[in-house]
Amino acid sequence: MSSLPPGQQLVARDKWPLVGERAAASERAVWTVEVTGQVAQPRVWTLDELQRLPAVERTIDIHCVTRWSKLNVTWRGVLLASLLEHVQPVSAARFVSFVAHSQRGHSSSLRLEDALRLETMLAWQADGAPLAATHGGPLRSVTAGRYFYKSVKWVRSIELLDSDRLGYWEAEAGYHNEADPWRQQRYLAARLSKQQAARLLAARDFRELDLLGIQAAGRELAGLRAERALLRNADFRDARLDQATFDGANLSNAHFQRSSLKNASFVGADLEGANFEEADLSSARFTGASLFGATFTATPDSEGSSGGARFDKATQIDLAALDQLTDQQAEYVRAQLRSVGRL
Ligand SMILES: Nc1nc2c(c(=O)[nH]1)N[C@H]1C(S)=C(S)[C@@H](COP(=O)(O)O)O[C@H]1N2
Ligand SMILES: [Mo]
Repeated sequence: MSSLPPGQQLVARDKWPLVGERAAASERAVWTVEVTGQVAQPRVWTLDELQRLPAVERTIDIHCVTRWSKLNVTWRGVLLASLLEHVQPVSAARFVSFVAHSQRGHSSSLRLEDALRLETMLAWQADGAPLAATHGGPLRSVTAGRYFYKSVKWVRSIELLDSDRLGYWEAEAGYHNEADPWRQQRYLAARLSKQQAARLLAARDFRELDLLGIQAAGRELAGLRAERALLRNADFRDARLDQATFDGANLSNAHFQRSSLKNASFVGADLEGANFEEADLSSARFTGASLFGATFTATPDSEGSSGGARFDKATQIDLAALDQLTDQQAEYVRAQLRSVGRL
């Protein structure tokens, strides 16, 4: 039985957003996967060889940390456990890191016992079709019961480790290393001290800074400069942000409920999973922003807020980007744009 963890929204059945890297580092004539590290018998498999191991099918839900979910995807592949039978992990093996054949050497890790309990698999098919290259084909790891950043696209090596090595997003973006969607383990706590935060808020200049999870709820921040700042999970609820500029900023999962954003600018910003319930978006600009999983009106599990964002005829938002929203959210935004004569 599938169901939706707290704070998640369903994408339409035929939609599967792309997140993170879009392609493997380069073509490989023969796809291989090596299993190394804390094992008695390191080993390399070609994709062909892997596909001759006992295959399994598992129906697994995708939950992205940026709040979209896609339920009941049927994956075909081989269990990590089957590979490990051949390589014989030694007793020091406590973590497993999946490494991608990708430009930035992307990786993500799990506790070995969790990876096995959650039946982590290496999949080459999704819903009966070969896994698309953009989604990690020919081979990606898939772990149920964790945010999808724990499922690595284009896996080329699996390393068993005696101590953990943080993955790309976990080390670079403050993503939570446990990643349990039922406990909403999305981000680490903010790394800023209260004093640092107070100084930045007074100066109203966040440009290019990494301010993961900054607490700015209820603040007077009109005219804030935040171009290209890293503001994942920032809390701007009830804040006054008229004329603020967030162009090119990363605001995934940022909280803007009830904030005043008149004339604010989000050009080219990453707003995946951001929440604008009851925010005033009059004359705000969203051109070129990424909106997957963004919220503009209350969802069934919204906390305390009931209304939707306000738009006016000067609010700039790409109609094509509305396809990135869930049906419920897209309907709401279209109805608002119609009511102000924009559609
Ligand atoms: N190699 C690689 N794997 C990756 C990523 C990435 O950027 N590179 N992003 C992760 C994140 S954050 C998510 S949500 C999923 C997205 O998978 P999809 O693009 O198939 O939806 O892949 C995960 N695995
Ligand atoms: Mo993600």
